[in-house]
Amino acid sequence: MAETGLVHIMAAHSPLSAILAEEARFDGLWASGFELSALYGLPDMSLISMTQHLDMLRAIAGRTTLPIVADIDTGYGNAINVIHAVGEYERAGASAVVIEDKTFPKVTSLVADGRQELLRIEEFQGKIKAAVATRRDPDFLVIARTEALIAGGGEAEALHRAKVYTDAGADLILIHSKKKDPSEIVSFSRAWTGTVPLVVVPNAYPDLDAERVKALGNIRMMIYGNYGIRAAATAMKETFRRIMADGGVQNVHKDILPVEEIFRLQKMDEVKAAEARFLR
Ligand code: SPV
Ligand code: MG
Repeated sequence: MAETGLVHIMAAHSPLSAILAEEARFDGLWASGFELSALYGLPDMSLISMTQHLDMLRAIAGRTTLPIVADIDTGYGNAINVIHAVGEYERAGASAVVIEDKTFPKVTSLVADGRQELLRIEEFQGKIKAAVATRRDPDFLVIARTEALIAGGGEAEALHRAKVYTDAGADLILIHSKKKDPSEIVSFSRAWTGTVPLVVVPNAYPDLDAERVKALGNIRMMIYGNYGIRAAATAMKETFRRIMADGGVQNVHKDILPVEEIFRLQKMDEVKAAEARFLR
């Protein structure tokens, strides 16, 4: 962020998706709760355990060099759970955590008529303080995410919460909105006089591109929060449909990556070199 001003963070639900994001030159990865839940065929409602999420994050960290922003939802409980989670995520290789100010179990943010319950401000303040006190590396970022707009609390509530979370030590504020246009985000960004920069997740409002974000001046991170799983599902859906419609793979095989490309992503060349060297 210090070097480029605005960083582009792509959601990853697997090591393979992370490798593809790295090749596409994203600055970092988002260990998305939504994407991992969808990968398991589950809604994003605190059903995936911390162990499942951590296991995938470790697998991702083992296959890429990009920094990972971990989506730890509500922090798996209260401030005590946050202490445990931050220790685990930092050890697992995350460079940042995002903690959101909803009650556990949370309801996914973008669903229509979702039950969105905000946590008491004092309680969330304690969770942010606990995260900051727990991190070992001072460069490990604690990002406080307010769901005040998602919950219908309005801009004043969102600004107030963001200020309190900054005072508690948050390094950045993630402001989320499920409005189909970026007006809430633009308005919040203009009204924000806090000392820390902002993070946005343009899932619901795709029109807010990097150029417009840069013009706002105080947003330093864009997270592309569900694009990996949606792109993968789009490709699989269409390919599977065609195979059944065609009665075989005779047509579709030309339109998907050849297996040699998967070998490349798997680094088969390294295995070949190791075979030549060590298998006697
Ligand atoms: C995620 O990707 O898990 C997010 C972003 O938290 S959203 O699903 O839009 O809330
Ligand atoms: Mg999430």
